[in-house]
Order: sequence, then C-alpha cells, then structure tokens
Amino acid sequence: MALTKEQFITEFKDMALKLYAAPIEDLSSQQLYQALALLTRSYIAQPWADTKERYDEEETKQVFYFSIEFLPGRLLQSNLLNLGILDEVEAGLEELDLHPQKIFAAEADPGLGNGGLGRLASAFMDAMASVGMAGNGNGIRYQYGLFKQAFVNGYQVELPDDWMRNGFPWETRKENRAVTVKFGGWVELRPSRSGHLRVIYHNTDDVLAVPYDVAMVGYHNGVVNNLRLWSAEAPINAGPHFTLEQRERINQITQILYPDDSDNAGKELRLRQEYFFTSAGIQSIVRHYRRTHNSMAGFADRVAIHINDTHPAMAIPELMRVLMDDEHVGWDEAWRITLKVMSYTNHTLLSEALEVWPIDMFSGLLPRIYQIVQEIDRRFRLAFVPQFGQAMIDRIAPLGNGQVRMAYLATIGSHAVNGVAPLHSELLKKDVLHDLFQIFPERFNNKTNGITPRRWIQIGDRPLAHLLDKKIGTAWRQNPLALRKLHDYIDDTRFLADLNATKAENKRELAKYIDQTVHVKVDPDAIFDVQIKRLHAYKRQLLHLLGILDAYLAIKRGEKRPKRLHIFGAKAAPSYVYAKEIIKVMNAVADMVDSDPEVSPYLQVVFLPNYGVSMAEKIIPAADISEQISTAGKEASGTSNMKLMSAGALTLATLDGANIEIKNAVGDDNIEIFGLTEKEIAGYYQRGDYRSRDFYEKDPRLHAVLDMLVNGKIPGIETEGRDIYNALLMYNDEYFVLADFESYLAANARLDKLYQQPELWAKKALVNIAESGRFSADFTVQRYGREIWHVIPQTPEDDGSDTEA
Ligand code: 7GP
Repeated sequence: MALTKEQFITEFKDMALKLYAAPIEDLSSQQLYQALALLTRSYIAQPWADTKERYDEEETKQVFYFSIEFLPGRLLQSNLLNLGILDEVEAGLEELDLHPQKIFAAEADPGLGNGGLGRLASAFMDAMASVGMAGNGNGIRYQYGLFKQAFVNGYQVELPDDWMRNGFPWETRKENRAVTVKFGGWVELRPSRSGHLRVIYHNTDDVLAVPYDVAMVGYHNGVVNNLRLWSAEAPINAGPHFTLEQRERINQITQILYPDDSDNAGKELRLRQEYFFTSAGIQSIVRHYRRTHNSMAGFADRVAIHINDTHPAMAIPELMRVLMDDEHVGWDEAWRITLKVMSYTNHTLLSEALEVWPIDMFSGLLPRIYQIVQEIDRRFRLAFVPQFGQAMIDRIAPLGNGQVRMAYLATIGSHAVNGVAPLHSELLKKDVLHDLFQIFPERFNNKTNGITPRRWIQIGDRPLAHLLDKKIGTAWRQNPLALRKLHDYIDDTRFLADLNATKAENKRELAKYIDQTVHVKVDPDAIFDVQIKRLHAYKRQLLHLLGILDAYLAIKRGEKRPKRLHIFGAKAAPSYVYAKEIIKVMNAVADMVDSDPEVSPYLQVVFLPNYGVSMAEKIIPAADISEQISTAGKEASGTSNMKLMSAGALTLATLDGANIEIKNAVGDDNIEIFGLTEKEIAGYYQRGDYRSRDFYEKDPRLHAVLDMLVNGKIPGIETEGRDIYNALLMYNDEYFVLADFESYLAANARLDKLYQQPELWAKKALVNIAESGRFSADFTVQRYGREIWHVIPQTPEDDGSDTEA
C-alpha cells in the first residue's frame, strides 16, 4: 500500500488522540504500541475483506491448516513490513521523536506453541499469504501461552504467561460465526422417515466455540489471509441448571497451552482441546461452503485440510460425522471426500510423542466420533487383512491395545502423509509407519521445512539486510533465491570484511541486550556459539555442556584458545525432570566459569531465560556458530538450523534432520559435520552392543569431564550431577552422547582454528547466506500446494529443490 510519512504522522496522532485523549508525548510505549497497532489494523481491514470476497467470488480452493499450536511472534513490525510501509512509519515515528524499536518491543509475543511445530505453522501462514495462496489457519486462542521461564538459584521455574493482559489488537471476535461443540452424553441412531440415519444426542455437554480471527498479511501483494483461533464459552441459553462449575470446566478448555514438546500429553483436557478446535473448524468450513453450494459433492475441489501432527487428526472422523449425520452423505461417498480433503504431517520419530488415547476416555468423551472410528477400523481390517495378514493389521489398525492410535488414524484417513526432511521421511517409511507404507506407498512424501526470511533477515537482521541491498540489490527480499548472487563476491575482500563488520555490530547489540536482561557483561569479540531450541535429551544440549567442561579443564591446564561465548536458550517441559536437571547444571557451570579469573578470559556461558520467537530475533543475527547436534535420526528436521544459516552462522552438526540438506546446499567445506550417522546408530541398536562405559574408560578427556559431574568441583549440583552421570554411565547413555564426544571436540577445534582466519570464515558465512534462500517457507508451501493440496499458487516460482524421500 502507499502511505507517505506525512500522512502517517497525521493519522497516527489522530489515532492516539482518539484512543487516549492525550497528545503522543504523554503516552507510554504500551499506549503508543496500541495506537500504532490499531492504525495498522485499519490499513489491513480493506485488503482483508477484499481477499475474502475474491476467494468467495472466484471459488478459489482454500487450504485450512489445522494446528494445536501457532507461534506467530510479534506482529506489528511484520505487518508493517508486509504492507510495504515499515520505512515510512519508522521515519514518521522518528520525526515525532519516538523510538520505533521501543514501541515494537511493547508488543506481547503470543506464545501459543511450544517450539518447532508451532513456529512452522506460523511461518506457513506468513508464506501462504505471501505467495498468494488461499491459506487459513485453524487453532486455539489460549488465554495463557507457554509458561514464562525464570531461573531461581539456577533452577527453572515456570510463571504464567498472561499475554493478553493488554488485549490483543490483531484479533477480531466473530461471534456471528460461533458453532456448538458437543462432548459426552450418549447417542441414539434412529432411521428417519426419509430413510436417513437420524443421530440424536442425549445429555451432552455443549460448548460454544467462538472464533477470533487474526489477519495474516502477505508480503507486498495485497493478500490478507485468516488465522482463526477458537475460544470456548458457555452456551448462550445455557439455562438455570448451568452451574458455575460447568462454566469453569468450559473455560478451562482454552485456558492453557500444554507445555509438552515431543511428548504425548495423555490428559482428558488435552483430548477436549483437540476435539474442540477440530470440530469447530470443520463445522465452520462446511457451513461456509454450504452457504453457496446445495450439496457436498464438490467439497473436495474447494477445500484442503491439513493436519499438523496428530493433534487435529479427529478432523477425519469429524468430517465423516458432519458429512453423514448433517449432510446425509453415505459412508462410501463421505470417505472418498474425506480422503481427498485430508493430508497429514508427522513431526517426530520419538515413540513417546506418538499420540494414543485410552478407548474408555475417548469413547466416553466423544461417543459419536468413537463410533465412526470403530467403523473406520472395521472397514480397514476388512479391506486389508486378506492381503496383509491379521498380525500386521492388528499392529496398525486405528484401534488396538485398548487405545485409539492417532498417527495410524491420520495416515489411514489422509491422501498424503509427509515427513519434514528427507531423512525423517525415509525413517517414517522404514520404522514408525512402516506397515502403513506397505499398504499406501503412494501417500508418503517429503516436504522439507522452511523459514521466513522476512522475519529472520528483513526484520531481525537489519544490518545484514542493508549490506545485501547494497551489494546485490533488493530482489532477494521478494525471492530469496536471489541471495545466490552473493557467490559472485566470494573473493571480494572488502565485502568479506563488511560481512564480518555486520556480524560484529550484531554481536555488540546482543551483548547490550544480554547486559540489560540478565545483567551479565559479555565480550563481543568472543566467538558466539549458539544453541537455541527446546531442552530435550535427544537434542543433546548435554553434549555441548560436556564440551564446555572439556574447554574449562584445558584452560585450567594452561591451554590458550580463542574466547568462546556459549549462548543457550531453552525451555524444559515442566514435568521433564532430566531436562530441568541439565538446565541447573548449565547454570552452575556458567557461574563456575564466570567466577574463575583463569578461565573467564577464554570461556563464558550464558543461559538466557525465557527463550522464544522475539528472543530468537535478537540472538540469531549475532551467532557465529550454530549447534545442531542431535543424535542422528532423532531430530525430524530442525528449523533454527535454517535461520542461523541464513544469518551466516557456521553449522556444527550431526547428519540429522535438515542438517543433511544444509550440508548438501553449502558443500562439505562450509559446514562442520561430526558424529555417528543414523545408520551407525541403527547398527548399535540392532546389535545391542553400545556400551557407553567403554568410551568413558578409554578417553581420559571424557573421563575427566564426567567426573566433574560428581566430584564436587561444580558447586550445588550434587543430585543433578549424579543423575546425569548415572544416565550416561549406568543407564547406557540413550542418546549416544559419549560416543560422539571425541568427534564433537575435534570439530570444535577445527572451528577455533578457522576463526583465526577471519576472511576464510567470512567466505564460509557468505556461502551459507547465499544458499539459505532455498529454505524459504514460501517454496515449502508452494510444494505443499502443488503436490498435496492441489491449489495453484500464482507468484514466485519454486526451484524444485526439495529432495523427494
Ligand atoms: C518439531 C521437530 O522436533 C523438529 O525437528 C521440526 O523441525 C519441527 O517439529 C517442525 O517440523 N516437533 C515438535 O515441535 C513437536 O512438538 C511433537 O513434535 C509432535
């Protein structure tokens, strides 16, 4: 859109006055933020309405991305950028003597997700709008987002995230679009006079699902899509028997986000949440479709529904229910439509994360849905037992072992099933969904994850963005593949120096931020070594920690090395004891290193509390090293690896998830690979001959490091140090930390050496930035659009770089 600085100033002053009856000089950052957000929203309103009208008029096929998590990050700056008025607005604010960054920072960061899965969903929303695809989100409006993390005496404590305290200016309550979701009770099936089945519900708990819509603004294209977040409320005419307790139970449904990441939260409330937003979404989609169509016959040509991991997998039986019970479509036709509409992404290979529900709980809470799942199960068995045998079908039918098995249900009810990086997609076929792959090989495919360079470079890394503009022009902002032009400057000494200067500037900024937030002074000339992601044993923050302890001991012995600053950001699930113990030990090591004048000139450790999207925007631009060190075969893809690469950090990585694709993109010389491969680890499993103690016994460095966990050298970790020590030695080190220790150290030593050659380092950083464009989520959603959803996007062409699994 077009907006001059002068126009903006007038409209902004006007808005602020209308809202607060005061001149802008008197307003707090929060008030200025509110005024600016509302003004921005007023700019979005028309294109939002127009987009919707156009989709309806042109009967565009629409994608609905169902996800129990969304992590959009702060929206003000991103909306201004995508509207194309960020520069004008910032100039206007400055002219008013205001600080744009201060105002942007007043926005709450909606933590409606745990980690990778939720952030991916939001990246896809931004990308779909930006490539002009009709893509809608469907999720939950959690009143409290992911807990706020604080450290007390080095321990993680969880505080409530009251993110809506100041309201959420981007949402629009659409009570005229509310639907009713039914739980519990019992169902009676009765043939009606017209020959249809009549489904009569008795004694159900009804919940009103009220949608709040959030605009998803496309980049410079006038497209504004919709993210619909559902809130649970008591039914309007609930009647006099409706108790406060019942009301409370309803409110609970959308009160909190389950803080579990890569874990199966087997709680009834979680099941309620899942059915709540899934049913509300399906009902609302069908209702909208039926406003302009008098049968459901063409539904699958107009609607694609994507199931982001299994949490919304009840979309399958729910659509069957609506088709049969409400729309009177017969089973076979309903199933044909459902299969064509549904597609499913798996995000993890960890078996503890595969969702299952006890049949008793499931059937009690969702009696009609359970009947439908039983019928899906019955027909599946009928169709495939003859060819594949009872034993195999028993293993993979939707119902088994007294459980509803969501990943199997999702696979059976979708026409496409994908993993999120080639290795992951291969392992799905080989292990987790192997039997189902035998039956439905054509459904399985790979869609490598992506990120949005708009947020990570254009907004998060302004110094780099400006340097790029100067050197290669601005085309990369529209099409990130244009970053490849950078290769032309691989021998341009001046440019390489500029690149290093940009990194140095970002590191000084982060140092300031660290000082402000945790009151720790860090040396901006140190190597910034970053590991930011959820805390999980398989991600092996512990390996990183053991590396730090080894460095500590080496420095104590008198070894000199380039100074390294280790930066961690990670939340642990509140119930995940081992992960919390690792946090405690890390904080203790950070203190120990800091208070030792022999060591602190060479080594520093900072664990930043409350890692999230906004903090990532600060850390990533300043990173020199990106630690992606999961046990091979465990990290489905990873996405911080892509973000850090695009900021020119060198990746220190195992051959896992999308690290493999990063390696293929940049070449072996521009990434630091170490550790066991997935095949080697699978070999250990098969032979059953991994003995972690052997590594401890034969490697004196490892021996010394592990002993530090229990010999009292690190203050205050008696219990935690012992537990970790035991996990690694007595319980045989489930994640092969000890096996990879030696090669991890060697890789680190190579990076230390390389850092002595700044120009060579800059060349490698350049290649990383240049090749990061392929990981733009714009391309990812286009691949989904072409190969899974069958919608035809109009703008930038994909280079087809995805490797099929
Ligand atoms: C994550 C995966 O661990 C990560 O490797 C991947 O990049 C990301 O999804 C996006 O695909 N998984 C989760 O966040 C998660 O909660 C459990 O998985 C279902």
